[in-house]
Amino acid sequence: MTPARPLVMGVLNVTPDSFSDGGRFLDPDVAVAQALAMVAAGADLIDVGGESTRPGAAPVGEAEEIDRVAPVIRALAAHLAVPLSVDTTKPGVARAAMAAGASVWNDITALSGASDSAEVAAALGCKVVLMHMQGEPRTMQDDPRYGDVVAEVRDYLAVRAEAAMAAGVAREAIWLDPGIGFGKRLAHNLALLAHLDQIVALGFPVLLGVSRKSFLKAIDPSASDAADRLGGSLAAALAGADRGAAILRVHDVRETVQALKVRAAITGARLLGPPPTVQEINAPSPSKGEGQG
Ligand code: 9MG
Repeated sequence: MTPARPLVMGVLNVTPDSFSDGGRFLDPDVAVAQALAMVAAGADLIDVGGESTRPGAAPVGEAEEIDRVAPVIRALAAHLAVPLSVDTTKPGVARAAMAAGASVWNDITALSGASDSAEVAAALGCKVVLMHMQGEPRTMQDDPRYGDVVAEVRDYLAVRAEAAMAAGVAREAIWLDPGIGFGKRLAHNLALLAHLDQIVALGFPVLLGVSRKSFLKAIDPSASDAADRLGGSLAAALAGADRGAAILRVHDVRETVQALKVRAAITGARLLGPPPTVQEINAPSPSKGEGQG
Protein backbone atom coordinates (compact mmCIF):
# COMPACT_ATOMS: atom_id res chain seq x y z
CA MET A 1 0.00 0.00 0.00
CA THR A 2 1.38 3.42 -0.96
CA PRO A 3 1.38 5.77 2.01
CA ALA A 4 -0.97 8.75 1.65
CA ARG A 5 0.67 11.90 0.35
CA PRO A 6 -0.39 15.49 0.93
CA LEU A 7 -2.69 17.01 -1.67
CA VAL A 8 -1.07 19.51 -4.01
CA MET A 9 -2.83 22.83 -4.57
CA GLY A 10 -1.62 24.66 -7.70
CA VAL A 11 -1.40 28.47 -7.50
CA LEU A 12 -3.07 30.47 -10.26
CA ASN A 13 -2.63 34.21 -9.77
CA VAL A 14 -4.85 36.37 -11.96
CA THR A 15 -3.21 39.58 -10.78
CA PRO A 16 -1.03 42.07 -12.63
CA ASP A 17 1.37 42.29 -9.65
CA SER A 18 1.81 38.93 -7.91
CA PHE A 19 5.38 38.41 -6.63
CA SER A 20 5.95 35.25 -8.61
CA ASP A 21 3.87 35.25 -11.80
CA GLY A 22 2.15 38.63 -11.88
CA GLY A 23 0.14 39.40 -15.01
CA ARG A 24 0.73 36.10 -16.83
CA PHE A 25 -2.70 34.56 -16.34
CA LEU A 26 -5.13 37.52 -16.47
CA ASP A 27 -6.63 36.25 -19.74
CA PRO A 28 -9.13 33.40 -18.91
CA ASP A 29 -7.89 31.31 -21.87
CA VAL A 30 -4.29 31.55 -20.72
CA ALA A 31 -5.37 30.85 -17.13
CA VAL A 32 -7.31 27.74 -18.20
CA ALA A 33 -4.32 26.45 -20.17
CA GLN A 34 -2.05 26.95 -17.16
CA ALA A 35 -4.55 25.25 -14.80
CA LEU A 36 -4.95 22.30 -17.21
CA ALA A 37 -1.17 21.95 -17.28
CA MET A 38 -1.05 21.96 -13.46
CA VAL A 39 -3.77 19.28 -13.25
CA ALA A 40 -1.98 17.16 -15.87
CA ALA A 41 1.14 17.51 -13.70
CA GLY A 42 -0.75 16.14 -10.71
CA ALA A 43 -2.45 19.10 -8.97
CA ASP A 44 -5.35 17.96 -6.77
CA LEU A 45 -6.91 21.42 -6.58
CA ILE A 46 -6.35 24.91 -7.98
CA ASP A 47 -6.26 28.15 -5.97
CA VAL A 48 -7.29 31.25 -7.94
CA GLY A 49 -6.32 34.66 -6.56
CA GLY A 50 -7.21 38.12 -7.88
CA GLU A 51 -5.46 40.29 -5.28
CA SER A 52 -1.74 40.03 -4.60
CA THR A 53 -0.81 39.27 -0.98
CA ARG A 54 2.88 40.08 -1.32
CA PRO A 55 4.29 42.63 1.16
CA GLY A 56 3.54 46.16 -0.04
CA ALA A 57 0.90 45.05 -2.59
CA ALA A 58 -1.83 47.58 -3.40
CA PRO A 59 -5.38 46.62 -2.31
CA VAL A 60 -7.97 45.86 -5.02
CA GLY A 61 -11.67 46.81 -4.91
CA GLU A 62 -14.33 44.10 -4.69
CA ALA A 63 -15.80 44.67 -8.17
CA GLU A 64 -12.38 44.55 -9.83
CA GLU A 65 -11.42 41.41 -7.92
CA ILE A 66 -14.65 39.69 -8.98
CA ASP A 67 -13.99 40.74 -12.59
CA ARG A 68 -10.59 39.08 -12.38
CA VAL A 69 -11.49 35.79 -10.68
CA ALA A 70 -15.11 34.96 -11.60
CA PRO A 71 -14.62 34.48 -15.39
CA VAL A 72 -11.51 32.39 -14.78
CA ILE A 73 -13.24 30.20 -12.17
CA ARG A 74 -16.26 29.77 -14.46
CA ALA A 75 -13.99 28.70 -17.34
CA LEU A 76 -11.98 26.37 -15.07
CA ALA A 77 -15.14 24.78 -13.67
CA ALA A 78 -16.22 23.98 -17.24
CA HIS A 79 -12.89 22.32 -18.08
CA LEU A 80 -11.62 20.75 -14.84
CA ALA A 81 -12.84 18.06 -12.49
CA VAL A 82 -10.63 19.12 -9.55
CA PRO A 83 -11.96 21.38 -6.76
CA LEU A 84 -11.35 25.11 -7.18
CA SER A 85 -10.39 27.46 -4.40
CA VAL A 86 -10.59 31.25 -4.30
CA ASP A 87 -7.93 33.23 -2.47
CA THR A 88 -9.76 36.28 -1.17
CA THR A 89 -10.42 38.25 2.02
CA LYS A 90 -13.78 39.60 0.81
CA PRO A 91 -17.11 37.79 1.40
CA GLY A 92 -18.56 39.31 -1.80
CA VAL A 93 -15.73 37.84 -3.87
CA ALA A 94 -16.11 34.47 -2.12
CA ARG A 95 -19.84 34.51 -2.95
CA ALA A 96 -19.19 35.30 -6.62
CA ALA A 97 -16.46 32.64 -6.78
CA MET A 98 -18.72 29.92 -5.32
CA ALA A 99 -21.47 30.91 -7.77
CA ALA A 100 -18.91 30.51 -10.58
CA GLY A 101 -17.93 27.00 -9.44
CA ALA A 102 -15.40 27.24 -6.59
CA SER A 103 -15.84 25.17 -3.42
CA VAL A 104 -13.00 26.37 -1.15
CA TRP A 105 -12.49 29.84 0.37
CA ASN A 106 -8.81 30.44 1.06
CA ASP A 107 -8.82 33.41 3.45
CA ILE A 108 -5.50 34.83 4.64
CA THR A 109 -7.41 36.77 7.33
CA ALA A 110 -8.97 33.58 8.78
CA LEU A 111 -12.49 34.99 8.20
CA SER A 112 -11.71 38.24 10.03
CA GLY A 113 -11.53 40.43 6.90
CA ALA A 114 -15.16 41.56 7.22
CA SER A 115 -17.64 41.46 10.10
CA ASP A 116 -19.83 38.91 8.28
CA SER A 117 -17.09 36.69 6.77
CA ALA A 118 -17.75 33.70 9.03
CA GLU A 119 -21.54 33.87 8.53
CA VAL A 120 -21.08 34.11 4.76
CA ALA A 121 -18.73 31.08 4.80
CA ALA A 122 -21.30 29.13 6.83
CA ALA A 123 -24.10 30.06 4.44
CA LEU A 124 -21.99 29.13 1.40
CA GLY A 125 -21.22 25.74 2.93
CA CYS A 126 -17.76 25.81 1.36
CA LYS A 127 -14.46 24.59 2.79
CA VAL A 128 -12.46 27.41 4.42
CA VAL A 129 -8.73 27.86 4.87
CA LEU A 130 -8.07 29.85 8.05
CA MET A 131 -4.58 31.33 7.81
CA HIS A 132 -2.51 33.13 10.45
CA MET A 133 -1.10 36.56 9.60
CA GLN A 134 0.37 39.20 11.88
CA GLY A 135 -0.66 42.64 10.60
CA GLU A 136 -1.77 43.21 7.01
CA PRO A 137 0.03 42.54 3.72
CA ARG A 138 1.13 46.16 3.13
CA THR A 139 3.14 46.42 6.39
CA MET A 140 3.33 42.89 7.81
CA GLN A 141 7.08 42.47 7.27
CA ASP A 142 8.02 45.84 8.86
CA ASP A 143 8.70 44.55 12.38
CA PRO A 144 6.97 41.25 13.21
CA ARG A 145 7.40 40.16 16.85
CA TYR A 146 6.36 37.11 18.88
CA GLY A 147 7.13 35.63 22.29
CA ASP A 148 6.59 31.97 21.37
CA VAL A 149 5.64 32.02 17.69
CA VAL A 150 4.48 28.38 17.52
CA ALA A 151 2.20 28.68 20.56
CA GLU A 152 0.82 32.05 19.44
CA VAL A 153 0.04 30.87 15.90
CA ARG A 154 -1.46 27.60 17.17
CA ASP A 155 -3.64 29.38 19.74
CA TYR A 156 -4.80 31.98 17.21
CA LEU A 157 -5.81 29.26 14.75
CA ALA A 158 -7.68 27.37 17.45
CA VAL A 159 -9.60 30.55 18.36
CA ARG A 160 -10.43 31.29 14.71
CA ALA A 161 -11.62 27.72 14.16
CA GLU A 162 -13.91 28.03 17.20
CA ALA A 163 -15.25 31.37 15.91
CA ALA A 164 -15.95 29.86 12.49
CA MET A 165 -17.79 26.91 14.05
CA ALA A 166 -19.76 29.24 16.33
CA ALA A 167 -20.92 31.06 13.19
CA GLY A 168 -22.09 27.76 11.66
CA VAL A 169 -19.10 26.55 9.63
CA ALA A 170 -18.90 22.75 9.89
CA ARG A 171 -15.82 21.35 11.67
CA GLU A 172 -15.07 19.15 8.62
CA ALA A 173 -15.02 22.26 6.42
CA ILE A 174 -12.08 23.88 8.25
CA TRP A 175 -8.42 23.76 7.18
CA LEU A 176 -5.71 25.61 9.12
CA ASP A 177 -2.57 27.33 7.82
CA PRO A 178 0.35 28.83 9.81
CA GLY A 179 0.81 31.55 7.16
CA ILE A 180 4.50 31.16 6.37
CA GLY A 181 5.90 34.58 5.42
CA PHE A 182 2.88 36.55 6.62
CA GLY A 183 4.24 38.89 9.33
CA LYS A 184 7.12 36.56 10.18
CA ARG A 185 10.91 36.75 10.20
CA LEU A 186 13.11 33.87 9.05
CA ALA A 187 13.40 32.44 12.58
CA HIS A 188 9.60 32.53 12.98
CA ASN A 189 9.06 30.70 9.68
CA LEU A 190 11.65 28.06 10.54
CA ALA A 191 10.19 27.48 14.02
CA LEU A 192 6.71 27.03 12.52
CA LEU A 193 8.02 24.55 9.95
CA ALA A 194 10.07 22.65 12.52
CA HIS A 195 7.07 22.38 14.87
CA LEU A 196 4.24 22.12 12.35
CA ASP A 197 3.13 18.96 14.16
CA GLN A 198 1.88 21.20 17.00
CA ILE A 199 -0.56 22.86 14.58
CA VAL A 200 -1.48 19.48 13.06
CA ALA A 201 -2.26 18.32 16.62
CA LEU A 202 -5.25 20.71 16.70
CA GLY A 203 -7.01 18.06 14.62
CA PHE A 204 -7.76 19.95 11.39
CA PRO A 205 -6.12 19.40 7.98
CA VAL A 206 -3.16 21.78 7.72
CA LEU A 207 -2.40 23.64 4.51
CA LEU A 208 1.17 24.85 4.04
CA GLY A 209 2.41 27.49 1.61
CA VAL A 210 6.19 27.75 1.30
CA SER A 211 6.53 27.83 -2.47
CA ARG A 212 9.07 30.41 -3.76
CA LYS A 213 8.74 32.51 -0.59
CA SER A 214 11.30 35.13 0.48
CA PHE A 215 12.44 33.24 3.59
CA LEU A 216 14.14 30.84 1.14
CA LYS A 217 16.18 33.77 -0.18
CA ALA A 218 17.20 34.62 3.39
CA ILE A 219 18.71 31.13 3.62
CA ASP A 220 20.22 31.17 0.11
CA PRO A 221 20.86 34.77 -0.97
CA SER A 222 21.70 33.60 -4.50
CA ALA A 223 17.96 32.87 -4.96
CA SER A 224 16.95 36.51 -5.29
CA ASP A 225 14.53 35.65 -8.11
CA ALA A 226 11.35 33.86 -6.95
CA ALA A 227 11.67 31.38 -9.84
CA ASP A 228 15.16 30.38 -8.58
CA ARG A 229 13.79 28.97 -5.31
CA LEU A 230 12.65 25.53 -6.51
CA GLY A 231 15.16 23.54 -4.46
CA GLY A 232 14.32 25.43 -1.28
CA SER A 233 10.59 25.19 -1.98
CA LEU A 234 10.79 21.41 -2.35
CA ALA A 235 12.93 20.98 0.77
CA ALA A 236 10.49 23.04 2.84
CA ALA A 237 7.45 21.28 1.34
CA LEU A 238 8.90 17.85 2.21
CA ALA A 239 9.70 19.03 5.74
CA GLY A 240 6.06 20.10 6.03
CA ALA A 241 4.84 16.76 4.67
CA ASP A 242 7.00 14.92 7.21
CA ARG A 243 5.32 16.89 9.99
CA GLY A 244 1.79 16.16 8.81
CA ALA A 245 0.84 18.88 6.31
CA ALA A 246 -2.26 17.68 4.42
CA ILE A 247 -2.23 20.19 1.55
CA LEU A 248 0.75 21.94 -0.06
CA ARG A 249 0.11 25.22 -1.94
CA VAL A 250 2.70 25.37 -4.73
CA HIS A 251 3.70 27.03 -7.99
CA ASP A 252 5.83 24.12 -9.26
CA VAL A 253 3.30 21.30 -9.35
CA ARG A 254 5.18 18.71 -11.40
CA GLU A 255 8.34 18.98 -9.32
CA THR A 256 6.43 18.89 -6.03
CA VAL A 257 4.40 15.83 -7.05
CA GLN A 258 7.61 14.09 -8.11
CA ALA A 259 9.29 14.90 -4.79
CA LEU A 260 6.25 13.58 -2.91
CA LYS A 261 6.19 10.39 -4.99
CA VAL A 262 9.84 9.72 -4.19
CA ARG A 263 9.20 10.42 -0.50
CA ALA A 264 6.20 8.05 -0.52
CA ALA A 265 8.21 5.34 -2.29
CA ILE A 266 10.95 5.57 0.34
CA THR A 267 8.43 5.54 3.18
CA GLY A 268 6.59 2.62 1.56
CA ALA A 269 9.81 0.67 1.09
CA ARG A 270 10.65 1.22 4.74
CA LEU A 271 7.17 0.16 5.84
CA LEU A 272 7.03 -2.89 3.58
CA GLY A 273 10.57 -4.18 3.98
CA PRO A 274 11.39 -6.41 6.96
CA PRO A 275 13.12 -4.50 9.75
CA PRO A 276 16.79 -5.45 10.20
CA THR A 277 17.45 -8.03 12.89
CA VAL A 278 19.67 -7.26 15.88
CA GLN A 279 22.27 -9.65 14.39
CA GLU A 280 22.22 -7.76 11.09
CA ILE A 281 22.62 -4.45 12.86
CA ASN A 282 25.51 -5.78 14.96
CA ALA A 283 27.19 -7.72 12.16
CA PRO A 284 30.67 -6.37 11.37
CA SER A 285 30.86 -4.44 8.11
CA PRO A 286 32.67 -6.23 5.32
CA SER A 287 36.38 -5.44 5.44
CA LYS A 288 37.97 -3.51 2.59
CA GLY A 289 37.97 -5.42 -0.67
CA GLU A 290 35.23 -7.82 0.47
CA GLY A 291 31.89 -8.00 -1.28
CA GLN A 292 32.29 -4.81 -3.33
CA GLY A 293 33.00 -6.50 -6.65
C1 9MG B 1 -2.59 33.50 -0.97
N1 9MG B 1 -1.48 32.89 -0.28
C2 9MG B 1 -0.16 33.17 -0.43
N2 9MG B 1 0.56 32.40 0.40
C3 9MG B 1 -0.30 31.62 1.08
C4 9MG B 1 -0.17 30.65 2.06
O1 9MG B 1 1.02 30.33 2.56
N3 9MG B 1 -1.28 30.06 2.53
C5 9MG B 1 -2.50 30.40 2.06
N4 9MG B 1 -3.57 29.77 2.57
N5 9MG B 1 -2.70 31.33 1.12
C6 9MG B 1 -1.60 31.93 0.64
